[in-house]
Amino acid sequence: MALQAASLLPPAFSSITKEGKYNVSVKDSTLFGLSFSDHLKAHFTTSALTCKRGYSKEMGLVRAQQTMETTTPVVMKGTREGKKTLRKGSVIITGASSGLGLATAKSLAETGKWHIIMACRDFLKAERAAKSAGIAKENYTIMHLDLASLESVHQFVDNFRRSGRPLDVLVCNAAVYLPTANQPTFTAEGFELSVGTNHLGHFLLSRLLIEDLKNSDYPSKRLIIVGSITGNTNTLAGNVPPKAYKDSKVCNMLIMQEFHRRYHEETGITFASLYPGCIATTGLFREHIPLFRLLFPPFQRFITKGYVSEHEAGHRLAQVVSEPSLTKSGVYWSWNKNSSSFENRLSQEASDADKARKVWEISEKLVGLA
Ligand code: NDP
Ligand code: PMR
Repeated sequence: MALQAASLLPPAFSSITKEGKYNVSVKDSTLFGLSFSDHLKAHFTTSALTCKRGYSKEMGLVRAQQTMETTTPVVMKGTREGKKTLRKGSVIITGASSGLGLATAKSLAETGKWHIIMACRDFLKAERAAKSAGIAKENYTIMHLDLASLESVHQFVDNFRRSGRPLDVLVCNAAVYLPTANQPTFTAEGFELSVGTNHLGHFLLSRLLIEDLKNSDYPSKRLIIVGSITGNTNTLAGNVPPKAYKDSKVCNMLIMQEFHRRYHEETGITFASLYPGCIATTGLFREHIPLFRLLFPPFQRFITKGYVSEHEAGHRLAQVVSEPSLTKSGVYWSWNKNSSSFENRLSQEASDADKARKVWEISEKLVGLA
């Protein structure tokens, strides 16, 4: 069976054939903002992506002082004054070792109301980042996750479940951007790296962890996927090339809405995406030429006026994680000049329900869920 969906999808996927294994053919010259004429094929069997997973959910009782090992199944705990307070929320943030993810972890940790699971590919870097950001030890745990490997995603989910922690909010934040590459690079399973990491890795992670979110007894459970203005062609920024990263952001925003349609009513989980502003100083631009890295921040600060600091952007994402006023599901949040949040409109492509369903179905096949 061959699925030819190229005309309906962001050009991240070209064709998928299923004959015991998936043949992922990367062939469109505009596919990933890269030009390559030969078909690059990655073959993998579904069995290579599946392994037996034990699900351990040993939940402990609430302790007065939460530590890194504490598990907290009960939402409300009593205080001496007889008031009921909410237990610490438990949030996974992917790519929390720098930029927006780190700033969000810091912002949430400072409230004292959250335990942050920093899901990172480089453990030492994450540890150093958490320390230098001044995040108190009892407020975070680092767990290894390489989104460019589906096997690593499965292992992360296993490890997280073994930790016995509840999952109240999942933030899909990590991303790579490869603007200067003239050859494609690939994930462990052979997908183009930007789409594989930013979209497919997160898609599998979210699909697996939705079960854990469902089991949470926290009053507001949320799944947040970081989008961007640059994935929206109804904006000037959305009309600047290159493609692969932007395709992955379109997929992120489409998938958030598809999650909302499929799961919100049944589970009560809030699904949201956002554009936090242009955080022109983050590691996202590390692959860009030095001149770009020099000029991009002042360009955004003084010309487009779209610039925000990592601190401000982290505060914005932290609001989407925890603000009681931001519980509406299916929303793409943005902030105006006064830093007030508002429900933004996605471009036609990024809000196309038919396309979202197709991206969902194809992604399911690619990550071995269907
Ligand atoms: P950074 O590069 O600072 O952060 C990206 C994070 O993703 C890093 O922690 C990085 O890890 C991690 N990461 C990359 N690849 C993997 C992988 N394979 N597995 C696990 N983690 C990985 O960029 P930003 O903070 O700017 O980006 C964060 C999010 O914000 C992205 O989704 C981006 O699209 C979005 N965004 C950013 C904007 C901006 O202007 N910067 C604007 C709009 C949206 P490591 O530290 O190991 O490299
Ligand atoms: Mg863009 C008019 C407003 C605006 C905003 C808010 C952004 C955000 N950009 C704007 C305009 C422009 N940009 C204009 C007029 C240009 C010149 C043609 C321009 C160029 C440009 C480049 C080359 N912009 C870029 C790049 C990148 O490489 C960045 C990118 O697309 O990374 C994926 C980028 C961005 N501009 C933004 C934002 C937020 C980015 C970072 C994208 C992201 O993380 O999603």
